[in-house]
Amino acid sequence: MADLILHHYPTSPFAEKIRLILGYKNLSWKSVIIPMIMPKPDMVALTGGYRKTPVLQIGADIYCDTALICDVLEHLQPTPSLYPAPGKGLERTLAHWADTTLFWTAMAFNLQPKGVAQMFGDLPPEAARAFGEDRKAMGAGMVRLRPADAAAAYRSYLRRLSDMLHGRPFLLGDAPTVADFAAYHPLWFTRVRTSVLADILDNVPDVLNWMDSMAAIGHGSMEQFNSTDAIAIAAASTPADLHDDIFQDEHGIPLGSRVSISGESFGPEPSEGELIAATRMHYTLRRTDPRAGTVHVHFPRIGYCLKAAAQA
Ligand SMILES: N[C@@H](CCC(=O)N[C@@H](CS)C(=O)NCC(=O)O)C(=O)O
Repeated sequence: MADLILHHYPTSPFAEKIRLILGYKNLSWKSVIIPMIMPKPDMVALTGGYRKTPVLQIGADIYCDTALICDVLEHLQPTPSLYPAPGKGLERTLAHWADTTLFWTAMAFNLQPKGVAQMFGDLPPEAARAFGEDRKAMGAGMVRLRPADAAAAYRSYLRRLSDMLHGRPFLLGDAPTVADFAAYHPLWFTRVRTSVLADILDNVPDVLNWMDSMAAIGHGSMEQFNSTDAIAIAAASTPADLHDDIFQDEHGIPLGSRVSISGESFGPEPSEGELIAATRMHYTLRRTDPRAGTVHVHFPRIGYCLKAAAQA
């Protein structure tokens, strides 16, 4: 198997979701640390524009978004499964709720002034300002909950998770599923990154015990790597054959068209290229970069907007 290269940074909650899944599947991987805010020239050399964290690289194949990365890791290492039967639909749907509603509620709570002060306490004030401006631009048009509203909703969501853990070790049964990894990472941020606010978890001891079990999974076997070598690997590799040639046309955009793909809400930065696959769940773009050569950049359909490049 070609090396798994994860482009991420230590404090990213979505990256923590994938690091734990790499651990759960007992995989070895290479770690490339990327900047927390733009510019990210090395990462964009691979993705063509997409800048969210994390991104998984396998040779000249670049996988954007953790929902897609989960599918790729499941394909490469089917056991233990992230989607055990029965209940795949429930697992994915709960994971999607956690990656969206729970995540944004938890982050609105975590990023209240007290949390931000802890995150940037040792750094010059410009660091917090630059982070705030970067994230504001990424979330243009999104409704941000105020801390008090977020706190109330977060408490309710934590009670619901606690209720699900009554009499069972993981959210949907005896083993973790994709839903556990998705629900864990925003809470991990509260507990680890903004620990001044972590007393919100004290009312839900079952959730804390479950978090301990999730943390104990670990991150698998990780080796430090760097972005220059990762780009060189992409340039020296040929993208994998597309194994799923189903073309599901929802947009009237034929394969071979120049298109752009961008996040539907957070992170609007588009990636452009030639549309070479549009399966039931994924898109693939082919693009050629001066440094990374010809790469295939893959996106999930859910959460992303496809447009003909001329309309973009
Ligand atoms: N739906 C995306 C969300 C990823 C996401 O929002 N990641 C955050 C960090 S946890 C991010 O990209 N923040 C801005 C950045 O890192 O540049 C996924 O599942 O990968």
